[in-house]
Amino acid sequence: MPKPIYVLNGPNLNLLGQREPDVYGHATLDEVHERTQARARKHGFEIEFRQSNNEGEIVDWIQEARTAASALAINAGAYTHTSVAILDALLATDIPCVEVHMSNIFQREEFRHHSYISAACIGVICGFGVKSYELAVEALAERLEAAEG
Ligand code: CA2
Repeated sequence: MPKPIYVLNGPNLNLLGQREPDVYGHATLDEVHERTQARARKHGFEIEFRQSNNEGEIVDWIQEARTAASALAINAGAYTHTSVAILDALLATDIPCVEVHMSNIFQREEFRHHSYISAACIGVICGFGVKSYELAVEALAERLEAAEG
């Protein structure tokens, strides 16, 4: 059994489906978890899915993922645009990481156009709603399969 793919979520994403449906859609974070898990299982991977409003806890989970995960997808929420600590944690991992956003951050306010964490990721997926997560997991699974040969 391969190690799981970690899917980490940052601040306020626990409110998904309850507020701002015009921006983030109607799905709850539990539904995002289910859809991501279903997509991963098609490739033989399990998902470890977590959300935190605390930057330090997210850093701890990224450090944990260095040895416990095959790969990592992260929607760091607003920390995307502020956190050198999350960038440094991601740079310290050797596993492939994909940055995820549900909204198209480039169609939104200027301050969302810059991401600190993209530099530590193999790619960025944004603008596809919940499907952004599924696409990220798909890309990671295919990368891992290719590495296995
Ligand atoms: O588009 C994304 O996925 C974001 O990462 C979401 C973050 C935002 O700060 C980023 O710029 C883009 C915000 C997450 C807050 O999620 C909420 C969900 C429902 C209601 C309120 C907030």
